[in-house]
Amino acid sequence: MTSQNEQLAQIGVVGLAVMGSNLARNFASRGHTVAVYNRSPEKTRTLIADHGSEGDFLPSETVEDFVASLERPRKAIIMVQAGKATDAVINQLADAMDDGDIIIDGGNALFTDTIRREKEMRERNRHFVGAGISGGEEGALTGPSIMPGGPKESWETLGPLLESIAAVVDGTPCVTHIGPDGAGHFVKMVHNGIEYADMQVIGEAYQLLRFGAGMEPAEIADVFAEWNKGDLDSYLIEITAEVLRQVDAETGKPLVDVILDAAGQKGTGRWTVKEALDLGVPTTGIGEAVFARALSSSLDQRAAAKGKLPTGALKTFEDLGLSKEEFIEDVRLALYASKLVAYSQGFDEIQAGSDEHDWGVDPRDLATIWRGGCIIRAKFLNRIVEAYDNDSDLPSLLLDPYFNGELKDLIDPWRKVVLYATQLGLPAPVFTSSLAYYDSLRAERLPAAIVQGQRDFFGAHTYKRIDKEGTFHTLWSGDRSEIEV
Ligand code: NBP
Repeated sequence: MTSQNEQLAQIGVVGLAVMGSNLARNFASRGHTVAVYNRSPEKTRTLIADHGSEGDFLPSETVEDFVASLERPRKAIIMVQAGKATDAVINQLADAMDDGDIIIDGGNALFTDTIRREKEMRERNRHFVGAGISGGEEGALTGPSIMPGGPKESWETLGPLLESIAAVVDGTPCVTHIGPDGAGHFVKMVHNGIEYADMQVIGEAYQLLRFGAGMEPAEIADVFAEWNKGDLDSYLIEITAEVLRQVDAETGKPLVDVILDAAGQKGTGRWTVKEALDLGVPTTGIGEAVFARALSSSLDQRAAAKGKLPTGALKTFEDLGLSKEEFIEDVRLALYASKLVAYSQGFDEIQAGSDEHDWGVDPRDLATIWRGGCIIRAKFLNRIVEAYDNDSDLPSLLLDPYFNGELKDLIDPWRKVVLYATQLGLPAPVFTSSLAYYDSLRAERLPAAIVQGQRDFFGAHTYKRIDKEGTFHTLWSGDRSEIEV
Protein backbone atom coordinates (compact mmCIF):
# COMPACT_ATOMS: atom_id res chain seq x y z
CA MET A 1 0.00 0.00 0.00
CA THR A 2 1.23 3.47 -0.88
CA SER A 3 0.73 6.68 1.04
CA GLN A 4 -1.65 9.13 -0.60
CA ASN A 5 0.98 11.89 -0.57
CA GLU A 6 3.43 9.97 -2.72
CA GLN A 7 1.53 9.33 -5.91
CA LEU A 8 -1.74 9.54 -7.76
CA ALA A 9 -3.76 6.59 -9.02
CA GLN A 10 -4.21 5.73 -12.72
CA ILE A 11 -7.65 4.34 -12.02
CA GLY A 12 -10.20 4.38 -9.22
CA VAL A 13 -12.91 1.92 -8.20
CA VAL A 14 -16.05 2.99 -6.34
CA GLY A 15 -18.08 0.19 -4.74
CA LEU A 16 -16.05 -2.51 -3.07
CA ALA A 17 -18.49 -5.41 -2.82
CA VAL A 18 -17.38 -8.59 -4.55
CA MET A 19 -17.11 -7.23 -8.12
CA GLY A 20 -15.48 -3.89 -7.27
CA SER A 21 -12.93 -5.41 -4.85
CA ASN A 22 -11.89 -8.01 -7.37
CA LEU A 23 -11.65 -5.51 -10.19
CA ALA A 24 -9.50 -3.22 -7.99
CA ARG A 25 -7.23 -6.15 -7.13
CA ASN A 26 -7.01 -7.07 -10.82
CA PHE A 27 -5.86 -3.50 -11.70
CA ALA A 28 -3.35 -3.54 -8.82
CA SER A 29 -1.98 -6.93 -9.87
CA ARG A 30 -1.19 -5.46 -13.33
CA GLY A 31 0.99 -2.78 -11.72
CA HIS A 32 -1.52 0.11 -11.66
CA THR A 33 -1.98 2.32 -8.64
CA VAL A 34 -5.66 2.00 -7.74
CA ALA A 35 -7.76 4.47 -5.76
CA VAL A 36 -10.56 2.74 -3.85
CA TYR A 37 -13.68 4.05 -2.16
CA ASN A 38 -16.85 2.51 -0.76
CA ARG A 39 -19.86 4.22 0.85
CA SER A 40 -19.38 2.24 4.07
CA PRO A 41 -15.68 2.57 4.97
CA GLU A 42 -15.52 -0.94 6.51
CA LYS A 43 -15.40 -2.53 3.05
CA THR A 44 -12.48 -0.28 2.06
CA ARG A 45 -10.64 -1.14 5.26
CA THR A 46 -11.29 -4.86 4.77
CA LEU A 47 -9.98 -4.75 1.20
CA ILE A 48 -6.80 -3.01 2.30
CA ALA A 49 -6.35 -5.29 5.33
CA ASP A 50 -6.85 -8.49 3.32
CA HIS A 51 -5.27 -7.55 0.00
CA GLY A 52 -3.38 -4.30 0.45
CA SER A 53 -0.07 -6.12 0.00
CA GLU A 54 -1.03 -7.29 -3.50
CA GLY A 55 -0.27 -3.89 -5.07
CA ASP A 56 -0.55 -0.11 -4.78
CA PHE A 57 -3.93 0.97 -3.40
CA LEU A 58 -4.93 4.51 -2.39
CA PRO A 59 -7.91 4.12 -0.02
CA SER A 60 -10.24 7.08 0.68
CA GLU A 61 -13.20 7.51 2.98
CA THR A 62 -14.82 10.45 1.16
CA VAL A 63 -15.66 10.92 -2.52
CA GLU A 64 -13.69 14.18 -2.53
CA ASP A 65 -10.50 12.50 -1.25
CA PHE A 66 -11.03 9.64 -3.70
CA VAL A 67 -11.32 12.04 -6.66
CA ALA A 68 -8.30 14.01 -5.43
CA SER A 69 -6.22 10.81 -5.42
CA LEU A 70 -6.72 10.24 -9.17
CA GLU A 71 -4.37 11.20 -11.99
CA ARG A 72 -5.88 13.52 -14.68
CA PRO A 73 -7.92 12.94 -16.71
CA ARG A 74 -9.46 11.14 -13.76
CA LYS A 75 -10.87 7.71 -14.44
CA ALA A 76 -13.24 6.07 -11.95
CA ILE A 77 -15.13 2.79 -12.38
CA ILE A 78 -18.39 2.46 -10.49
CA MET A 79 -19.25 -1.07 -9.29
CA VAL A 80 -22.36 -0.50 -7.18
CA GLN A 81 -25.88 -1.82 -7.30
CA ALA A 82 -27.55 -0.94 -10.64
CA GLY A 83 -30.30 1.70 -10.56
CA LYS A 84 -30.61 4.51 -8.02
CA ALA A 85 -27.28 3.73 -6.31
CA THR A 86 -25.48 4.15 -9.63
CA ASP A 87 -27.17 7.52 -10.28
CA ALA A 88 -26.25 8.70 -6.79
CA VAL A 89 -22.58 7.76 -7.21
CA ILE A 90 -22.37 9.25 -10.73
CA ASN A 91 -23.61 12.59 -9.43
CA GLN A 92 -21.26 12.57 -6.43
CA LEU A 93 -18.31 11.87 -8.71
CA ALA A 94 -19.38 14.41 -11.34
CA ASP A 95 -19.64 17.10 -8.65
CA ALA A 96 -16.12 16.42 -7.44
CA MET A 97 -14.56 15.96 -10.90
CA ASP A 98 -13.50 18.41 -13.61
CA ASP A 99 -14.04 18.78 -17.36
CA GLY A 100 -12.81 15.80 -19.36
CA ASP A 101 -12.73 13.35 -16.44
CA ILE A 102 -14.13 9.90 -17.15
CA ILE A 103 -16.80 8.07 -15.17
CA ILE A 104 -17.23 4.40 -16.05
CA ASP A 105 -20.26 2.41 -14.93
CA GLY A 106 -19.23 -1.25 -14.84
CA GLY A 107 -22.51 -2.46 -13.31
CA ASN A 108 -25.36 -4.17 -15.13
CA ALA A 109 -27.21 -1.00 -16.10
CA LEU A 110 -30.20 -0.92 -18.43
CA PHE A 111 -28.81 0.57 -21.65
CA THR A 112 -31.51 3.25 -21.81
CA ASP A 113 -30.29 4.49 -18.39
CA THR A 114 -26.79 4.57 -19.83
CA ILE A 115 -27.97 6.65 -22.81
CA ARG A 116 -29.59 9.11 -20.39
CA ARG A 117 -26.57 9.23 -18.08
CA GLU A 118 -24.14 9.73 -20.97
CA LYS A 119 -26.18 12.71 -22.18
CA GLU A 120 -26.39 14.21 -18.68
CA MET A 121 -22.65 13.84 -18.19
CA ARG A 122 -21.86 15.22 -21.66
CA GLU A 123 -23.86 18.33 -20.75
CA ARG A 124 -21.59 18.67 -17.69
CA ASN A 125 -18.39 18.10 -19.76
CA ARG A 126 -17.78 14.75 -18.11
CA HIS A 127 -17.14 11.62 -20.18
CA PHE A 128 -19.42 8.74 -19.30
CA VAL A 129 -18.72 5.17 -20.32
CA GLY A 130 -21.26 2.41 -19.73
CA ALA A 131 -19.18 -0.77 -19.73
CA GLY A 132 -20.65 -4.26 -19.62
CA ILE A 133 -18.38 -6.53 -17.59
CA SER A 134 -18.87 -10.28 -17.78
CA GLY A 135 -17.20 -13.13 -15.97
CA GLY A 136 -18.64 -12.86 -12.49
CA GLU A 137 -16.41 -12.40 -9.46
CA GLU A 138 -13.72 -14.76 -10.72
CA GLY A 139 -13.55 -12.97 -14.07
CA ALA A 140 -13.33 -9.57 -12.37
CA LEU A 141 -10.26 -10.79 -10.50
CA THR A 142 -8.43 -12.75 -13.16
CA GLY A 143 -9.63 -11.27 -16.45
CA PRO A 144 -13.18 -10.43 -17.53
CA SER A 145 -14.64 -9.74 -20.95
CA ILE A 146 -15.34 -6.00 -21.07
CA MET A 147 -17.80 -4.21 -23.37
CA PRO A 148 -17.31 -0.45 -23.03
CA GLY A 149 -19.58 2.04 -24.80
CA GLY A 150 -19.41 5.84 -24.53
CA PRO A 151 -17.40 8.40 -26.46
CA LYS A 152 -14.59 7.18 -28.69
CA GLU A 153 -12.17 9.71 -27.08
CA SER A 154 -12.64 7.99 -23.71
CA TRP A 155 -11.65 4.69 -25.29
CA GLU A 156 -8.34 6.24 -26.42
CA THR A 157 -7.52 6.96 -22.75
CA LEU A 158 -9.21 3.99 -21.13
CA GLY A 159 -8.43 1.30 -23.70
CA PRO A 160 -4.90 0.43 -22.53
CA LEU A 161 -6.04 0.24 -18.87
CA LEU A 162 -8.96 -2.05 -19.69
CA GLU A 163 -6.83 -4.15 -22.03
CA SER A 164 -4.38 -4.72 -19.18
CA ILE A 165 -7.02 -6.38 -16.95
CA ALA A 166 -9.15 -8.21 -19.53
CA ALA A 167 -8.96 -11.90 -20.36
CA VAL A 168 -6.65 -12.64 -23.30
CA VAL A 169 -7.33 -15.22 -26.01
CA ASP A 170 -4.70 -15.95 -28.69
CA GLY A 171 -2.92 -12.74 -27.71
CA THR A 172 -6.06 -10.59 -28.11
CA PRO A 173 -7.53 -8.87 -25.03
CA CYS A 174 -11.26 -9.50 -24.56
CA VAL A 175 -12.22 -5.83 -24.67
CA THR A 176 -12.96 -3.35 -27.42
CA HIS A 177 -14.89 -0.12 -27.87
CA ILE A 178 -18.40 -1.28 -28.75
CA GLY A 179 -19.97 2.02 -29.84
CA PRO A 180 -21.36 5.29 -28.49
CA ASP A 181 -23.51 5.87 -25.36
CA GLY A 182 -25.51 2.73 -24.43
CA ALA A 183 -23.92 0.32 -26.94
CA GLY A 184 -21.75 -1.44 -24.34
CA HIS A 185 -24.57 -2.11 -21.91
CA PHE A 186 -26.89 -3.13 -24.76
CA VAL A 187 -24.52 -5.85 -25.97
CA LYS A 188 -23.87 -6.97 -22.37
CA MET A 189 -27.64 -7.31 -21.97
CA VAL A 190 -27.91 -9.50 -25.08
CA HIS A 191 -24.81 -11.44 -23.97
CA ASN A 192 -26.72 -12.29 -20.80
CA GLY A 193 -29.80 -13.20 -22.83
CA ILE A 194 -27.72 -15.63 -24.90
CA GLU A 195 -26.33 -16.96 -21.62
CA TYR A 196 -29.90 -17.71 -20.46
CA ALA A 197 -30.59 -19.69 -23.66
CA ASP A 198 -27.25 -21.51 -23.51
CA MET A 199 -27.87 -22.54 -19.89
CA GLN A 200 -31.39 -23.68 -20.70
CA VAL A 201 -30.39 -25.88 -23.67
CA ILE A 202 -27.80 -27.56 -21.45
CA GLY A 203 -30.56 -28.06 -18.87
CA GLU A 204 -32.84 -29.57 -21.51
CA ALA A 205 -30.12 -32.00 -22.61
CA TYR A 206 -29.62 -33.00 -18.96
CA GLN A 207 -33.36 -33.51 -18.53
CA LEU A 208 -33.55 -35.84 -21.55
CA LEU A 209 -30.56 -37.90 -20.46
CA ARG A 210 -31.71 -38.06 -16.84
CA PHE A 211 -35.43 -38.67 -17.16
CA GLY A 212 -35.51 -39.97 -20.75
CA ALA A 213 -32.56 -42.35 -20.76
CA GLY A 214 -32.59 -42.78 -16.96
CA MET A 215 -28.94 -41.83 -16.48
CA GLU A 216 -27.47 -40.84 -13.11
CA PRO A 217 -25.97 -37.35 -12.59
CA ALA A 218 -22.39 -38.65 -12.32
CA GLU A 219 -22.78 -40.55 -15.60
CA ILE A 220 -24.19 -37.44 -17.28
CA ALA A 221 -21.24 -35.47 -15.88
CA ASP A 222 -18.94 -37.83 -17.80
CA VAL A 223 -20.98 -37.28 -20.97
CA PHE A 224 -20.76 -33.49 -20.58
CA ALA A 225 -17.04 -33.68 -19.88
CA GLU A 226 -16.68 -35.64 -23.13
CA TRP A 227 -18.83 -33.12 -25.04
CA ASN A 228 -16.53 -30.42 -23.70
CA LYS A 229 -13.74 -31.83 -25.87
CA GLY A 230 -15.62 -31.17 -29.14
CA ASP A 231 -17.83 -28.56 -30.84
CA LEU A 232 -19.58 -27.81 -27.53
CA ASP A 233 -16.35 -26.96 -25.70
CA SER A 234 -17.43 -24.10 -23.42
CA TYR A 235 -17.30 -22.81 -19.87
CA LEU A 236 -20.99 -23.58 -19.30
CA ILE A 237 -20.67 -27.24 -20.38
CA GLU A 238 -17.54 -27.54 -18.22
CA ILE A 239 -19.19 -26.20 -15.06
CA THR A 240 -22.34 -28.25 -15.68
CA ALA A 241 -20.21 -31.40 -15.46
CA GLU A 242 -18.81 -30.08 -12.16
CA VAL A 243 -22.29 -29.36 -10.77
CA LEU A 244 -23.50 -32.84 -11.79
CA ARG A 245 -20.55 -34.51 -10.10
CA GLN A 246 -21.10 -32.69 -6.81
CA VAL A 247 -22.45 -34.81 -3.94
CA ASP A 248 -24.43 -33.20 -1.11
CA ALA A 249 -22.46 -33.65 2.12
CA GLU A 250 -25.61 -33.72 4.25
CA THR A 251 -27.64 -36.35 2.42
CA GLY A 252 -25.06 -38.13 0.28
CA LYS A 253 -27.30 -37.51 -2.74
CA PRO A 254 -26.20 -35.81 -5.95
CA LEU A 255 -26.38 -32.07 -5.19
CA VAL A 256 -28.55 -31.49 -8.27
CA ASP A 257 -31.23 -33.65 -6.65
CA VAL A 258 -31.44 -31.54 -3.51
CA ILE A 259 -31.34 -28.12 -5.18
CA LEU A 260 -34.87 -26.67 -5.51
CA ASP A 261 -35.72 -26.65 -9.22
CA ALA A 262 -36.83 -23.01 -9.29
CA ALA A 263 -34.44 -20.85 -11.35
CA GLY A 264 -33.82 -17.26 -10.28
CA GLN A 265 -33.19 -14.27 -12.49
CA LYS A 266 -31.96 -10.75 -11.96
CA GLY A 267 -33.45 -9.17 -15.07
CA THR A 268 -30.99 -8.98 -17.96
CA GLY A 269 -32.64 -11.93 -19.78
CA ARG A 270 -36.03 -10.30 -19.37
CA TRP A 271 -34.64 -6.97 -20.63
CA THR A 272 -33.22 -8.75 -23.70
CA VAL A 273 -36.61 -10.18 -24.55
CA LYS A 274 -38.52 -6.94 -23.89
CA GLU A 275 -36.10 -5.09 -26.14
CA ALA A 276 -36.37 -7.80 -28.79
CA LEU A 277 -40.15 -7.37 -28.75
CA ASP A 278 -39.75 -3.62 -29.26
CA LEU A 279 -37.24 -4.12 -32.06
CA GLY A 280 -39.36 -6.86 -33.65
CA VAL A 281 -36.53 -9.42 -33.53
CA PRO A 282 -37.61 -13.03 -32.89
CA THR A 283 -35.24 -14.07 -30.10
CA THR A 284 -37.40 -17.10 -29.41
CA GLY A 285 -34.66 -19.18 -27.77
CA ILE A 286 -33.86 -16.47 -25.23
CA GLY A 287 -37.57 -15.82 -24.70
CA GLU A 288 -38.28 -19.50 -23.99
CA ALA A 289 -35.31 -19.62 -21.61
CA VAL A 290 -36.63 -16.63 -19.63
CA PHE A 291 -40.13 -18.14 -19.53
CA ALA A 292 -38.71 -21.52 -18.51
CA ARG A 293 -37.15 -19.86 -15.44
CA ALA A 294 -40.44 -18.10 -14.67
CA LEU A 295 -42.40 -21.35 -15.00
CA SER A 296 -39.92 -23.22 -12.80
CA SER A 297 -40.45 -20.59 -10.09
CA SER A 298 -44.26 -20.80 -10.24
CA LEU A 299 -44.11 -23.29 -7.41
CA ASP A 300 -47.73 -23.10 -6.22
CA GLN A 301 -49.10 -23.53 -9.72
CA ARG A 302 -46.69 -26.40 -10.42
CA ALA A 303 -47.67 -28.12 -7.17
CA ALA A 304 -51.35 -27.78 -8.11
CA ALA A 305 -50.74 -29.22 -11.60
CA LYS A 306 -48.45 -32.06 -10.57
CA GLY A 307 -50.07 -35.41 -11.32
CA LYS A 308 -53.33 -33.69 -12.33
CA LEU A 309 -52.89 -32.87 -16.01
CA PRO A 310 -53.48 -35.70 -18.49
CA THR A 311 -50.30 -36.80 -20.26
CA GLY A 312 -51.77 -38.73 -23.18
CA ALA A 313 -50.03 -41.90 -24.31
CA LEU A 314 -46.37 -41.43 -23.48
CA LYS A 315 -43.52 -43.62 -24.62
CA THR A 316 -40.70 -44.93 -22.51
CA PHE A 317 -37.08 -44.74 -23.55
CA GLU A 318 -37.24 -48.45 -24.40
CA ASP A 319 -40.22 -47.79 -26.71
CA LEU A 320 -38.02 -45.47 -28.75
CA GLY A 321 -35.89 -48.50 -29.64
CA LEU A 322 -32.62 -46.58 -29.45
CA SER A 323 -29.33 -47.45 -27.91
CA LYS A 324 -28.27 -45.12 -25.13
CA GLU A 325 -25.21 -44.13 -27.19
CA GLU A 326 -27.39 -43.14 -30.18
CA PHE A 327 -29.68 -41.12 -27.94
CA ILE A 328 -26.79 -39.30 -26.25
CA GLU A 329 -25.30 -38.39 -29.62
CA ASP A 330 -28.65 -37.17 -30.97
CA VAL A 331 -29.14 -35.01 -27.86
CA ARG A 332 -25.64 -33.57 -28.27
CA LEU A 333 -26.38 -32.59 -31.87
CA ALA A 334 -29.80 -31.14 -30.97
CA LEU A 335 -28.13 -29.08 -28.24
CA TYR A 336 -25.55 -27.80 -30.72
CA ALA A 337 -28.26 -26.83 -33.24
CA SER A 338 -30.43 -25.06 -30.65
CA LYS A 339 -27.42 -23.21 -29.28
CA LEU A 340 -26.53 -22.07 -32.78
CA VAL A 341 -30.05 -20.65 -33.22
CA ALA A 342 -29.86 -18.82 -29.86
CA TYR A 343 -26.56 -17.15 -30.79
CA SER A 344 -27.83 -16.33 -34.26
CA GLN A 345 -30.92 -14.68 -32.76
CA GLY A 346 -28.82 -12.79 -30.20
CA PHE A 347 -26.56 -11.41 -32.93
CA ASP A 348 -29.69 -10.42 -34.90
CA GLU A 349 -30.90 -8.43 -31.90
CA ILE A 350 -27.53 -6.70 -31.56
CA GLN A 351 -27.61 -5.79 -35.25
CA ALA A 352 -31.15 -4.43 -34.92
CA GLY A 353 -30.25 -2.44 -31.78
CA SER A 354 -27.15 -1.07 -33.45
CA ASP A 355 -29.16 -0.01 -36.53
CA GLU A 356 -31.88 1.55 -34.38
CA HIS A 357 -29.40 3.63 -32.35
CA ASP A 358 -26.81 4.13 -35.09
CA TRP A 359 -24.06 2.55 -32.98
CA GLY A 360 -22.09 0.76 -35.69
CA VAL A 361 -21.50 -2.33 -33.53
CA ASP A 362 -19.23 -4.84 -35.27
CA PRO A 363 -20.49 -8.40 -34.57
CA ARG A 364 -17.05 -9.80 -35.36
CA ASP A 365 -15.52 -7.73 -32.56
CA LEU A 366 -18.11 -9.02 -30.15
CA ALA A 367 -17.56 -12.66 -31.00
CA THR A 368 -13.83 -11.98 -30.55
CA ILE A 369 -14.12 -10.49 -27.06
CA TRP A 370 -16.61 -13.14 -25.91
CA ARG A 371 -14.06 -15.91 -26.55
CA GLY A 372 -12.58 -15.42 -23.08
CA GLY A 373 -13.42 -14.04 -19.64
CA CYS A 374 -17.20 -14.16 -20.00
CA ILE A 375 -19.75 -16.77 -19.03
CA ILE A 376 -20.60 -17.74 -22.63
CA ARG A 377 -16.95 -18.22 -23.62
CA ALA A 378 -16.74 -21.14 -25.99
CA LYS A 379 -14.69 -22.60 -28.81
CA PHE A 380 -17.74 -22.09 -31.00
CA LEU A 381 -17.15 -18.29 -30.89
CA ASN A 382 -14.04 -18.72 -33.05
CA ARG A 383 -16.37 -20.04 -35.76
CA ILE A 384 -18.59 -16.98 -35.35
CA VAL A 385 -15.54 -14.71 -35.75
CA GLU A 386 -14.66 -16.58 -38.97
CA ALA A 387 -18.26 -16.31 -40.20
CA TYR A 388 -18.17 -12.51 -39.89
CA ASP A 389 -14.64 -12.43 -41.36
CA ASN A 390 -15.99 -14.12 -44.45
CA ASP A 391 -19.06 -11.91 -44.71
CA SER A 392 -19.53 -8.89 -42.46
CA ASP A 393 -23.11 -8.46 -43.77
CA LEU A 394 -24.22 -12.02 -43.08
CA PRO A 395 -28.07 -11.95 -43.01
CA SER A 396 -28.09 -14.74 -40.39
CA LEU A 397 -25.34 -16.76 -38.75
CA LEU A 398 -27.24 -19.85 -39.88
CA LEU A 399 -26.41 -18.91 -43.48
CA ASP A 400 -22.66 -18.86 -42.95
CA PRO A 401 -21.24 -21.68 -45.12
CA TYR A 402 -19.57 -23.40 -42.16
CA PHE A 403 -22.66 -23.37 -39.92
CA ASN A 404 -24.87 -24.19 -42.90
CA GLY A 405 -22.71 -27.26 -43.47
CA GLU A 406 -22.98 -28.19 -39.79
CA LEU A 407 -26.76 -27.87 -39.95
CA LYS A 408 -26.90 -30.53 -42.68
CA ASP A 409 -25.63 -33.00 -40.07
CA LEU A 410 -27.59 -31.55 -37.16
CA ILE A 411 -31.06 -31.26 -38.63
CA ASP A 412 -32.11 -34.94 -38.57
CA PRO A 413 -31.00 -35.65 -34.98
CA TRP A 414 -32.52 -32.31 -33.93
CA ARG A 415 -35.92 -33.28 -35.38
CA LYS A 416 -35.65 -36.71 -33.76
CA VAL A 417 -34.83 -35.28 -30.33
CA VAL A 418 -37.76 -32.84 -30.45
CA LEU A 419 -39.98 -35.79 -31.36
CA TYR A 420 -38.52 -37.98 -28.60
CA ALA A 421 -38.98 -35.21 -26.04
CA THR A 422 -42.64 -34.90 -27.01
CA GLN A 423 -43.17 -38.65 -26.91
CA LEU A 424 -41.42 -38.98 -23.56
CA GLY A 425 -43.44 -36.05 -22.19
CA LEU A 426 -40.29 -34.13 -21.28
CA PRO A 427 -40.29 -30.36 -21.79
CA ALA A 428 -37.59 -29.07 -24.12
CA PRO A 429 -38.88 -25.56 -24.90
CA VAL A 430 -35.70 -24.12 -26.43
CA PHE A 431 -34.90 -27.26 -28.49
CA THR A 432 -38.48 -27.20 -29.79
CA SER A 433 -38.97 -23.49 -30.41
CA SER A 434 -35.55 -23.19 -32.05
CA LEU A 435 -36.50 -25.88 -34.53
CA ALA A 436 -39.79 -24.07 -35.23
CA TYR A 437 -37.81 -20.86 -35.79
CA TYR A 438 -35.45 -22.68 -38.15
CA ASP A 439 -38.31 -24.19 -40.13
CA SER A 440 -40.02 -20.79 -40.27
CA LEU A 441 -36.89 -19.06 -41.50
CA ARG A 442 -36.37 -21.52 -44.35
CA ALA A 443 -40.07 -21.88 -45.27
CA GLU A 444 -41.31 -21.23 -48.82
CA ARG A 445 -44.59 -19.91 -47.42
CA LEU A 446 -45.62 -18.97 -43.89
CA PRO A 447 -49.14 -18.86 -42.45
CA ALA A 448 -48.67 -15.10 -42.22
CA ALA A 449 -50.72 -14.88 -45.44
CA ILE A 450 -53.69 -16.23 -43.47
CA VAL A 451 -53.04 -13.75 -40.67
CA GLN A 452 -52.97 -10.90 -43.20
CA GLY A 453 -56.26 -12.17 -44.69
CA GLN A 454 -57.85 -12.28 -41.23
CA ARG A 455 -56.58 -8.81 -40.37
CA ASP A 456 -57.97 -7.44 -43.59
CA PHE A 457 -61.31 -9.23 -42.97
CA PHE A 458 -62.00 -7.92 -39.48
CA GLY A 459 -60.06 -4.66 -39.46
CA ALA A 460 -59.49 -3.58 -43.08
CA HIS A 461 -55.75 -3.66 -42.28
CA THR A 462 -54.93 -4.28 -45.99
CA TYR A 463 -52.34 -6.62 -47.47
CA LYS A 464 -49.68 -6.73 -50.16
CA ARG A 465 -49.68 -9.19 -53.07
CA ILE A 466 -46.82 -11.36 -54.31
CA ASP A 467 -47.53 -10.59 -57.96
CA LYS A 468 -47.78 -6.80 -58.09
CA GLU A 469 -46.83 -3.64 -56.20
CA GLY A 470 -49.37 -1.79 -54.07
CA THR A 471 -51.57 -2.19 -51.01
CA PHE A 472 -54.92 -3.95 -51.29
CA HIS A 473 -58.17 -4.55 -49.44
CA THR A 474 -60.95 -7.01 -50.18
CA LEU A 475 -64.49 -5.69 -49.68
CA TRP A 476 -65.36 -8.58 -47.34
CA SER A 477 -68.79 -7.31 -46.33
CA GLY A 478 -69.58 -6.10 -49.84
CA ASP A 479 -69.19 -7.89 -53.15
CA ARG A 480 -65.75 -9.27 -52.13
CA SER A 481 -64.00 -7.56 -54.98
CA GLU A 482 -60.48 -6.24 -54.34
CA ILE A 483 -59.58 -2.57 -54.32
CA GLU A 484 -56.18 -0.93 -54.31
CA VAL A 485 -55.81 1.52 -51.43
P1 NBP B 1 -23.89 -5.23 -5.35
O1 NBP B 1 -24.69 -5.14 -6.60
O2 NBP B 1 -24.31 -6.17 -4.30
O3 NBP B 1 -23.84 -3.75 -4.72
C1 NBP B 1 -23.20 -3.51 -3.49
C2 NBP B 1 -22.37 -2.25 -3.59
O4 NBP B 1 -23.20 -1.12 -3.91
C3 NBP B 1 -21.73 -1.92 -2.23
O5 NBP B 1 -20.44 -1.41 -2.50
C4 NBP B 1 -22.66 -0.85 -1.68
O6 NBP B 1 -22.06 0.00 -0.75
C5 NBP B 1 -22.95 -0.09 -2.93
N1 NBP B 1 -24.09 0.84 -2.81
C6 NBP B 1 -25.40 0.61 -2.68
BR1 NBP B 1 -26.14 -1.05 -2.53
N2 NBP B 1 -26.14 1.71 -2.61
C7 NBP B 1 -25.26 2.72 -2.71
C8 NBP B 1 -25.39 4.12 -2.70
N3 NBP B 1 -26.60 4.69 -2.64
N4 NBP B 1 -24.29 4.85 -2.80
C9 NBP B 1 -23.07 4.29 -2.87
N5 NBP B 1 -22.87 2.95 -2.91
C10 NBP B 1 -23.96 2.17 -2.82
O7 NBP B 1 -22.36 -5.49 -5.71
P2 NBP B 1 -21.70 -6.53 -6.73
O8 NBP B 1 -22.34 -7.87 -6.69
O9 NBP B 1 -20.23 -6.42 -6.49
O10 NBP B 1 -22.04 -5.91 -8.18
C11 NBP B 1 -21.65 -4.60 -8.55
C12 NBP B 1 -22.22 -4.30 -9.93
O11 NBP B 1 -21.67 -5.23 -10.86
C13 NBP B 1 -23.73 -4.46 -10.01
O12 NBP B 1 -24.26 -3.49 -10.88
C14 NBP B 1 -23.91 -5.83 -10.62
O13 NBP B 1 -25.13 -5.95 -11.33
C15 NBP B 1 -22.72 -5.89 -11.55
N6 NBP B 1 -22.26 -7.23 -11.89
C16 NBP B 1 -22.21 -8.21 -10.95
C17 NBP B 1 -21.76 -9.48 -11.30
C18 NBP B 1 -21.66 -10.55 -10.27
O14 NBP B 1 -21.32 -11.69 -10.66
N7 NBP B 1 -21.92 -10.27 -9.00
C19 NBP B 1 -21.35 -9.73 -12.60
C20 NBP B 1 -21.37 -8.71 -13.52
C21 NBP B 1 -21.84 -7.46 -13.16
P3 NBP B 1 -22.18 -0.34 0.84
O15 NBP B 1 -21.09 -1.32 1.11
O16 NBP B 1 -21.95 0.98 1.47
O17 NBP B 1 -23.55 -0.88 1.07
